[in-house]
Amino acid sequence: MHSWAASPADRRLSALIRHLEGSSNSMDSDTITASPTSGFSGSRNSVFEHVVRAPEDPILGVTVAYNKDTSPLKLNLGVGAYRTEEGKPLVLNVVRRAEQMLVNNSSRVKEYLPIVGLADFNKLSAKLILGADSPAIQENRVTTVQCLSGTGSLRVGGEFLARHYHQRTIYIPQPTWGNHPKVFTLAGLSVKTFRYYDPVTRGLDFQGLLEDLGSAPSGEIVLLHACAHNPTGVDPTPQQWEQIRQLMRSKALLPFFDSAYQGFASGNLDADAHSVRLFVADGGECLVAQSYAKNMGLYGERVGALSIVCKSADVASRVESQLKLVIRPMYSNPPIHGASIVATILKDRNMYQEWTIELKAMADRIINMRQQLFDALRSRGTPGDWSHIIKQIGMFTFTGLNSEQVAFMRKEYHIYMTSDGRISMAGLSSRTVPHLADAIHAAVTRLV
Ligand code: PLA
Repeated sequence: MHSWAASPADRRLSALIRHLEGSSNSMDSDTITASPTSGFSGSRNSVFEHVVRAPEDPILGVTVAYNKDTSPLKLNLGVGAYRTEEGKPLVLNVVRRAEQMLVNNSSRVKEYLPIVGLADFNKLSAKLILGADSPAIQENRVTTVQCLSGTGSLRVGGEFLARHYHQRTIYIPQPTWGNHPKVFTLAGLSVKTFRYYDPVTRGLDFQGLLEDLGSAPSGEIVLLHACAHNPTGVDPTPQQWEQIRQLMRSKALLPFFDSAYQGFASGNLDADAHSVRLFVADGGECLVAQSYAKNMGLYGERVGALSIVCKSADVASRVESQLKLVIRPMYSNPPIHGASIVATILKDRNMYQEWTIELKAMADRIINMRQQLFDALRSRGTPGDWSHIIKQIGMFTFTGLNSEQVAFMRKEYHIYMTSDGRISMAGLSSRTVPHLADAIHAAVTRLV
């Protein structure tokens, strides 16, 4: 056995792989040993013969299945990707304009960025999430590093905590974005859950949340969705956030915010940053992972940021020095294009203004789709209370449809969504609402 095979990271990886395989097929990976092929040319077997096919990703795999469907009726409500009323992906006008400016600027080069990314982008990203007047920024006690979108920011933050924080467990809401447990496990943390959603009320299980965080050991890390909780669309009220803050601070629980939808929930960037700012205003420490995938429509550019708010400028600069040691062996330094687009927009008053208008239009269209779907189900007399469709916040509706109903809708109506019954409202349009409402109506009346 190689020495690396016994490292803690490797053991965690093996445990995770066993866990993932266990949930999708019955093969016991312990019985699969590497086939002892000789490796010389002429051998009939691949040296990878023993490799077991992995299941598709529960979210991105929906798109894979959708792409294979040849029906003209097909509708992808799986991944959270914004579509126009015409069902097309959208590149914001302000993004096009910024890209044009970047292309026209012949003094721009393609040198490596520093390990922490583009300085302007980092400063502006911290300002966007913490607020222009944030004392933490003025006191220089925030370190911000450019990362590979929201996922990369979570991963870098998780790995930093696994190396340097005195606790190794992160509490994530039940349910949460399906990638969270994998990201944090592979970063080197143990993952536990806290109660979040009550399927009966289709609302927040606030009592359960307070009990679970209340009984977590002091100092543990807690992952919080800054707004527009994925997949439930259920957020705490401002008063509930304040109670959560008091509880967490009283127990020295460390908040790690995932902000993947700033501006997408309410259409207002400041309102959607409320929870984060509440925790920063008390002078305490926290981490924030930001993504520009949704709010600037920069999905494939992979642009995001990790900010760590510290107690002092001195601590922040030492933390940053260690973040560089996490990043350098992982991907060396981040890509330049997406961050340059974001920095161009955030630093120009007019472009920033234009962005907020386009962002609001996207958020409003999603809210409008909620109303249309709700009305369509009501007019069909579909059994059940569907008011959660208009109450939930953000990109997704957590419909309450079960996995059989989801499978039925895929088979009979060519409508694709994740098996937990989550639908991306951003993938819907006035043209496709009736088709979805028909499908939901048929699913709930035929399969209870
Ligand atoms: N955090 C949450 C809560 C998310 O929902 C997502 C994306 C991310 C982080 C990561 O986004 P990024 O790395 O692209 O910035 N969730 C999507 C896509 C939209 C996905 O699963 O990757 C989703 O459909 O849930």
